[in-house]
Parts: sequence; structure tokens; C-alpha cells
Amino acid sequence: MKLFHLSDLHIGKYLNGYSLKENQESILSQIVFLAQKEHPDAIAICGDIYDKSAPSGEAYGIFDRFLQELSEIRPKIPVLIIAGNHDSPERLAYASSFLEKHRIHISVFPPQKREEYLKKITLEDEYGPVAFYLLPFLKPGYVRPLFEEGLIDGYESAVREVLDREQIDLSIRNVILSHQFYAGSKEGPKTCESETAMIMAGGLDRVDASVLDRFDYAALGHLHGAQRCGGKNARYCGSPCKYSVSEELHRKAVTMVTLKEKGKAAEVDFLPLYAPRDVRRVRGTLEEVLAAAGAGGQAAENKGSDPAGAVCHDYVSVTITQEGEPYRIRERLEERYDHLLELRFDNERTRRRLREEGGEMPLLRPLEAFRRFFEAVRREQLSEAEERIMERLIQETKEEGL
Ligand SMILES: [Mn+2]
Repeated sequence: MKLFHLSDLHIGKYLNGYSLKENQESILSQIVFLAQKEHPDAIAICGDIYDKSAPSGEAYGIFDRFLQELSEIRPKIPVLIIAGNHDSPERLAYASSFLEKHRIHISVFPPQKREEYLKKITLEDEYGPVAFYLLPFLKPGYVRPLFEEGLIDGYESAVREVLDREQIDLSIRNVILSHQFYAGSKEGPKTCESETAMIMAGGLDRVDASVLDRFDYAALGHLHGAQRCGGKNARYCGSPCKYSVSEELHRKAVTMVTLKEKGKAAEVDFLPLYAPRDVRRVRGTLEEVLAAAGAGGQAAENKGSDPAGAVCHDYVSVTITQEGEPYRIRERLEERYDHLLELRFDNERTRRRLREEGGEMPLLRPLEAFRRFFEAVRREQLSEAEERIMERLIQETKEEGL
């Protein structure tokens, strides 16, 4: 059984004020083309379909067209979709019973009543059935009413308990679609700047990847860099487009998974995707950076016959390394880079300022940041009771999903 594993489309996303529409439309039509070519048995889209919980009409239109084009492929390919933390469950669920008729299965809410279970879709191939469990993004508060008081004390127990109450037939192959922050016990996952602040600031949302061991494959969404997670059968496929400069070196691709008979490891291939406009960094003196506009990038174009007039359409973060600030620097850069994301300086002056300010600001866990703030203001340490109150407040804020 062949599966396309996708996640984190973030349709409607803007990068420093620039719409990424063109890149997203191009990437989605490449995915349709690859689906026509490879004809997978299912397409799993593991959360964060839209970038905002209230997507624009334009964003709806883009995803609608994508589903429409996929549904025209014959024989029909089932599409399995779960909600991510960026999606509004109600909005994503719109028309879902109608879509079900076209073999598009959407799950937006985890079980909330005792008689409810995860949405399960079973497909067949020459080795027998494969059960797909659709676990939408969940916060502990969503599922607390399902269990005895006190059993759910965070994200990890919430996910574990929800999976434990499913009747999973371990004699057949089972696949889960999930959108949470999973991490192996040994190494932490690689994160990047376009993911939520939730990942960067905390650790409370971390779920040990061993809860996924019961599945033959875990198709994960949430992290934007493609990577294995914990055991060998769990993967993040990553976002199909670059959504921050920190993803400069990512190679975006469709993760294609082939499941063989029960007990055999899934095979994984990557089908590369190419955005018309790259997201990248350029560094050097102003003259070097201006000259590089015509040289690098997929989206450079010559204006007339003058190579010095080439304009680069990539989304670039420019770092200028010379001393002093050249005259009209931003205007001169914008003449040659029409999607300038940011302008930074890295020279003796900025380095000195950084030293004087005591270096870069450390990234602290919320409780530690508050502890320092409290000490600075009150000139005394947090008491144990105060610390517990603060801890609970932070946990509750997290669950509200900032
Ligand atoms: Mn995401």
C-alpha cells in the first residue's frame, strides 16, 4: 500500500507581509501531478491545512481546488485529513459529510463522549486490511471528561489514554495520523522558526513518541522539518513549502510511504517539490549582495540586456557585513530584490552593541522567565506555593493554546 504523507500546508500564510500564494498554488499542483503519476492508495494530510483559524476566501479557494483536482483522479484516491492546532475544527469540518461521499475523510474533534472513538478508515491491499486512525490535534482539556478525575495531567497522558481506549487489532497493519509535538526519549526533535511559539517556549506539550509504537506507521504533522521521530515507524513529513528563513536548507518533498506485509518496516521515498520562489539568506557587503541578485536564485531575471539590472524574486533575508550604513541601502536593495524579508547588519558596530547589551536574550521556559522577573522586581525568591500557582497558570494558558 502506497501512501502520500503530507502536513502543514498553512494555506494563506504570509511571510513578513508577503503572500506565499504563488508558491503554495504551485506546490499543490505539483502534488496533484505526483498523485496522478504515482497513484497512491491514500493521501494523508496531517493537520494545519490553513494558516489561520479563520481562513480567507482565497485560502478556501486554493484548498478547494486542490481537493477538486485530487478527486478527479481515477481510480479515486481516498484523502484522509485531520485538524492541526492552526485549524478551526468547525470551519475545517464544513461539508465533511458531503466530502465523505467523494472519499475525503475529515476528522476535527477527538472523542469527547464515552461512546465516541477516533474516526477509523480501513483500506485493503494484497496483504489484507490497513486501519487508519485519525487523531486530530488535541489539548488535554478536550478529552478530560472522558476519563476519571486526575488521570489526564497533560498532553502525554491525554494522547496515551485516548489511544489506549481504542480497540486496535494488532494482527493487522495500523496507521495513525496525528498532529502533536512528539519526541523520542533520546534526542529532541529539530524545530524551526515557522512552527508555533508553543513548541519553542515550553515542553509541556511534548508527548513521548513511544505511545506510537503500536502503529505500523505514524504519519505526523506539526514540525516543519521532515524527520524521523522516536522509533523507526514514526515520521514528520514537514511542510511542503519553506515558511521561514530558518528552513533555508530544507529540501521540501512529499513523503511517500510504502507499507508491505505486517511486520515489515515501511519504505520511505521523498518526491521533491520546487517552489517558484526560494526562501533564503544572502550575506556580504552591499556591492556583493547587489551583484548576487542576478547570479543566484531560481527566480532571477534579466531586465533587458543589462545583467547589472537583474532582479531577484526570491524571499531573501539580507545581512550586510561592511562597517557603516551605506546611503539609501534599503531602496538600493529593493531595486534588486523585490521580496526583501528583512535587512540585518553584522559588523563591528552591531557586535559591540550586542556585547554591551549582554549578548543575545536567552530563550527561557515561562516559569524560569517569571522567576527571574519576580526576583528582579521583588528582590526575593518565589515561595514554593507561589511557584505552584504560577506553574498551574502556565499550564492552563498553554492548554488554552496561545
Ligand atoms: Mn504547522
